[in-house]
Amino acid sequence: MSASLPPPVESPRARRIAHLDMDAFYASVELLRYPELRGQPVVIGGMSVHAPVTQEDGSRQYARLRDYVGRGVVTTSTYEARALGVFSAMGIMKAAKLAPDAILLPVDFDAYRHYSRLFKQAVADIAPHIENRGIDEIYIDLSEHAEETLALATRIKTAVQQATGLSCSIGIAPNKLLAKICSDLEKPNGLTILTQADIVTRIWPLPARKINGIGPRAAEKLTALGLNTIEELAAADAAVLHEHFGRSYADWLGRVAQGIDERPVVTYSEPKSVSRETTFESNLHAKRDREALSGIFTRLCERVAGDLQRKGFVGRTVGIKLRFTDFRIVTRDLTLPTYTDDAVAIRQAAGECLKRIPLDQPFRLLGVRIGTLAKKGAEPVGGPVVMQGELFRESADSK
Ligand code: TTP
Ligand code: MG
Ligand code: MG
Repeated sequence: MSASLPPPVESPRARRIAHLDMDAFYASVELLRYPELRGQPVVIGGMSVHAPVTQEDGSRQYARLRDYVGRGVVTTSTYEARALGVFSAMGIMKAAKLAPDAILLPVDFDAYRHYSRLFKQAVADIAPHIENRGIDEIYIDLSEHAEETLALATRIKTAVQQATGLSCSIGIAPNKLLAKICSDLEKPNGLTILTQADIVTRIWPLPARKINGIGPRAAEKLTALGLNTIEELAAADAAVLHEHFGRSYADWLGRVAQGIDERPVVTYSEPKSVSRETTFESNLHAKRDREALSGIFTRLCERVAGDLQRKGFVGRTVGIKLRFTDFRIVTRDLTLPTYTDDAVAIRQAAGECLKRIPLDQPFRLLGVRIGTLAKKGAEPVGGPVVMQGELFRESADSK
């Protein structure tokens, strides 16, 4: 089957959109501190017990997949491990069958967040029209830049490398949909520039699931209909798509198969945290005013959750602040295993924080805060498997 419609010209004024994605991001950050592992199959996904042990002679002893017992999943892997069939989301014990000698390292989100900020800042110094899409990827609107595409993209890649020591892959195309597909075409360390005229040769032969928004279930349904490639999708009978996917998704499928996507690059300045606090009319005492305090506390958490939901964010670090009558301020925080915008989860975590403050004196102010924010739906996924009874990983008290 071959599609007959030529790809249309998208808009009167062609845009130039880049999608930048870091290569094997978590693994590459780990290799910065363990450079002797370069070139080896390495899997990220262990717990702290899998951290390397430094020997007396200064060398390090690493955990190997073959010794792993547990239900954890691979968060990411180096390209050397991928060559052995080990990919994100695979069970580590399954991965151990494919690559028993591969090295296992624990996840360290703080380090990845640090490098995430560094690479985004390096790009922003050159091209500030950025949309954050998660810990290791961004869209950049380059339409307003005069510089020629290849030179500009090369300059961005070099800046990221210099700021972080890490490589990335960039795809540049007339829209976000194509740029996202494109950044993956020549990974790692790729630089792919695609014009409207390249859609037929470079995009249409790809499997339909390469389109961001065609998930595994939709891809399976398309396969069952005999629609495997994007070209086949472009040539598909619109009525058949309507019947199987509903009108709006079917219309979207038709458009994306043609490489059409008008979504703008949305720049927003990310809030670092969301917080609410309350000063009491009279001093409250934890024991005497237990019930009133509990109600106030719950309402604060509900308002924080409401703020998050309205802004479309989720957060992981929940903190509380108390000001005692002598104006002493005490804070406690802890980091949840997963991102949340749920009032009950925030209330529970804030309650744990409160337990860690000696409450023998009356206080005047109570505040609840949530930090480590991510755009809902673009939060880093995976992460360590959290065992029951290990609900909270405590983080250092904040100031
Ligand atoms: P990706 O960009 O999907 O993958 P990657 O950067 O490891 O490799 P690639 O070169 O193919 O881009 O994801 C970025 C990080 O997000 C990744 O390093 C680890 C984390 N992640 C998870 O925690 N769970 C997952 O299922 C995936 C896919 C990624
Ligand atoms: Mg990546
Ligand atoms: Mg990514």
